[in-house]
Amino acid sequence: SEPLVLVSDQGAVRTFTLNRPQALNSFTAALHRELLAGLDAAAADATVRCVVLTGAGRGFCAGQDLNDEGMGQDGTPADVEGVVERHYKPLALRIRSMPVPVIAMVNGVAAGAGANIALGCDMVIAARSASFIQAFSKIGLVPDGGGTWLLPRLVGRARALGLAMTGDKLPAAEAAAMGMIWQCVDDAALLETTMALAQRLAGLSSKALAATRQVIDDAGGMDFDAALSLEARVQGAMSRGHDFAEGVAAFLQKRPAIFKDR
Ligand code: T3D
Repeated sequence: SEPLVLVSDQGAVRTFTLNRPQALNSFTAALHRELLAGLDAAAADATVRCVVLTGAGRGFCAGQDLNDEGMGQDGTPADVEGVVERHYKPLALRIRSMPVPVIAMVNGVAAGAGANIALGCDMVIAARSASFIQAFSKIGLVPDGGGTWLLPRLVGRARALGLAMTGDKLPAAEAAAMGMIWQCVDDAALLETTMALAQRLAGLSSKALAATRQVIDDAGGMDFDAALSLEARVQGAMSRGHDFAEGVAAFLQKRPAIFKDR
């Protein structure tokens, strides 16, 4: 049978394509397992220096498959808490702890946890025809997949609550305008724009990029003084690696740097 996640490499960029287009790539337990295993393998593979997450067909991901196990539709009691703990939490944490940058290439609608998994990636590029929907309120739930933490940080409390309470469809261009995502591009340019960015990031110091994500997230929960100390500590660690010496040498010699720390 068709894999639920397609995996392909272009140089040091590994692309994961959610592959349940008939259900807008909504998450089943089996899809979660395949995706998590794939991300684990990418994290352990030193040849991978950037990850791209996208969807097959016209959608990016419609969130939880509301027909799958744990949803209570098959006569068994719903275990929504278990599904979130067992699947969405590990996935969101896995993305957040990848040793390389993760780009969401949002090709179409991203709804519910599908929207928030995209927003938890390091950079989000969406096609103009794509949209983001905090669908939870429509089925009597609260945002998950990291949305409660991410949304107010990305767009502020007022917009986070507005989006989460209404569940209104937010077009990609508006998401970009309010700073929720990195970029909205014409549909025809989505793949090329994303791959060019991915190759650029793959050529930088993976270690420094992963540490950049970490310090930016960690500093958000600290006072200014503590954040400055964190910067000093992590800067120290970075400066002892190969890539800092290479980066400075390459700059002074006016040549491209060849980074390898990961
Ligand atoms: O365990 C837990 O529940 C906790 C975790 C929660 C996390 C969550 O993500 S909760 C939110 C779950 N997602 C949703 O509520 C979104 C449901 N989907 C939609 O509202 C719409 O499909 C969209 C707005 C995303 C897209 O609308 P549209 O008109 O472009 O497409 P469509 O016709 O609604 O969907 C196409 C097919 O995909 C359709 O199947 P069919 O009729 O062609 O056989 C539809 O049923 C299926 N589909 C879409 N979303 C889901 C789904 N099937 C199962 N689960 C879905 N979430």
